[in-house]
Amino acid sequence: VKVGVQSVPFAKGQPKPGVDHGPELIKNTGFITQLQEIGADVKDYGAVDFSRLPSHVEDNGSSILKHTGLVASANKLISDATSKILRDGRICLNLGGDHSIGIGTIHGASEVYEDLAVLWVDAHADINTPYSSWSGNYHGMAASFNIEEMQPYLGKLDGFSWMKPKIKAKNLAFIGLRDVDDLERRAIEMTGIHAFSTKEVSNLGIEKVLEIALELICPGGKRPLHLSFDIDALDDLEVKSTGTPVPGGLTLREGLTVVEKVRQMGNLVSMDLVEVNPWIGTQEDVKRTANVSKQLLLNTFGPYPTATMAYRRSSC
Ligand code: DIR
Ligand code: MN
Ligand code: MN
Ligand code: MN
Repeated sequence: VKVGVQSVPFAKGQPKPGVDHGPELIKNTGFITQLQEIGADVKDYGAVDFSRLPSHVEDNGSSILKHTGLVASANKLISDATSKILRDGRICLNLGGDHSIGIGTIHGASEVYEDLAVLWVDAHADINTPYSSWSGNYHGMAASFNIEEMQPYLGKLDGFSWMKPKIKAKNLAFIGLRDVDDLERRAIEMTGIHAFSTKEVSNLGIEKVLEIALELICPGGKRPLHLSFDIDALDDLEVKSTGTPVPGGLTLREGLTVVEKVRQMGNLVSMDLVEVNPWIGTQEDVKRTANVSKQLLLNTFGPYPTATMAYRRSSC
């Protein structure tokens, strides 16, 4: 595989500081070198250049929406940077940052790859709109922006006029949901997005859920795939260093199965790993969260079948 890694140190899609240091923490695990050692062609593109963005923009006082202008202009830069890596013929790996960066990464990928399918792995559906959001945080709205069927509900927002939404609702699936707002539920029902909560995961098993979800959004593995992985999809016992942990989530093994299935399908073109926040939790928590992130990435771009190797060792 050929991979292009970019850091996307953006934190203004939610209120907690530190998530812009996620890329650093993940890169310091050494996952790039480890992938290179097993023969993967991984190029580090550094960080998306936010230096020309103002560090602070006063929000319109009459709105609860937080940092609309910054989120919009950051995502234009993210979209362009993502397209560039894809045009170099590499899978684009985006290290966040909060999930609002998904607005730009998915946009950039859909500019290069027509008919893009999106697998959104998250405890949250992130499908609020500027009207339905009670928090005003854009990381809770990120999925809406690129979905064609959601456009009538987004309204006209300053700064987002560069966007050309191209994702069809039927080509998007959620896995891992367990904290969804009422209006988000309605958006999912209305648009026909496929949604698999943790309940489906425990009823059917993660393998079956993936099989169904992937066949729905990219039948026969023929469509290019974007994987947007919010680390809070995993259980709060696995991952404590994240802004909005939710109990009852995926185990690490289930998370690894997600990325292994995606790797086996062979149509991954871009991926986000978001919401890793090294400023949350104890040193131990941060270490554990970093290691979990590393395991996920090694198994996405491996083959790095850690579990299989352990099994082989014990059987010989
Ligand atoms: C909530 C929480 N649905 C919101 N969303 C989170 O703010 O819209 N997304 N935490 O990651
Ligand atoms: Mn999210
Ligand atoms: Mn989440
Ligand atoms: Mn989040």
